[in-house]
Amino acid sequence: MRAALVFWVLLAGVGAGATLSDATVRRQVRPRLSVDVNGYVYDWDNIGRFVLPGETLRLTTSDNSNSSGWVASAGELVDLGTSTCWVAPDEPGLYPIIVTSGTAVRRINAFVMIPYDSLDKKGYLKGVKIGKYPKPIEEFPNFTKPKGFIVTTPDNLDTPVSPHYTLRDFASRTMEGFPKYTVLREELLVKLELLTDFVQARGFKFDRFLVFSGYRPPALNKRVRYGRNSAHIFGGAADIILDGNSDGRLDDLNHDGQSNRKDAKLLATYAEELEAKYPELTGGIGWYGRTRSSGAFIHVDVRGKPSRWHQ
Ligand SMILES: [Ca+2]
Ligand SMILES: [Ca+2]
Repeated sequence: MRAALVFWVLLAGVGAGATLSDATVRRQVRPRLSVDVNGYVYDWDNIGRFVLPGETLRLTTSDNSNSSGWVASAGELVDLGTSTCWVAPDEPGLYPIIVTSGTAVRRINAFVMIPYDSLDKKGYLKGVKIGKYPKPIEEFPNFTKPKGFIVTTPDNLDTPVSPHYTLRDFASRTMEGFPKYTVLREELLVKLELLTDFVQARGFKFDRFLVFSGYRPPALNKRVRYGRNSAHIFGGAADIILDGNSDGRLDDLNHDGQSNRKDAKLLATYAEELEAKYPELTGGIGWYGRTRSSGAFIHVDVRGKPSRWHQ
């Protein structure tokens, strides 16, 4: 709740005519506190993590004064002195873990998933058709079968999984009814957040990318143009546009009066520059011009091997 309040205070400041960019204001006003989860260090207010029943998250913070306190809605918190371990409960669901240090608040939105093994041989998970996962694919060195599936309900769809993105951004739009089941990789969130900052730092005005396709279950992915094997089935890909003017189309990034493949290509160039800086996030980058069914957009993923294409 305190995190939400801090956020609203910042928005009010920007709305009142602050000249600094939103990102700069956040950096300056937000109290600094980074959180280390299993060796990944986050400087995020909201951190999405996807775990199996009984899995352990090892947690530390950058607060060396030992005044930080962890609170979890369920599961078990074990104080180990220099770190804290959280043991996930057995029941799938969303379990926030909150740490405070002085005025800083960080929230880990831990989703306990349904293990992959619950997917039956016909590709059904609790009566919902997901489809079958392929054997490991050489093209996707980072992707094996998913660890598990996030139970996605109307109640948790808007849960932040990173500072700018929510579970809704990645849940399948074509899977009908609830619960839906979602596969999402933490590395994709890291890449999207870094790309958001990277492109904002180049002067483009937007709050977040519009993610119009994230996870696609294999059964549904067959229907789209890239067939069975795609980084989307592993929860490691997003099709995105930069839509700062909120008209539902990629903005005219090169200022030539049109929204088309040239703008997508420019955005893809930024994604490539980011990969050069963070080779551990290497993956596919595709850019697409307008078609009858969709506007221009780019695809980014974290498959672990560079791949480039355009249409
Ligand atoms: Ca636009
Ligand atoms: Ca343009």
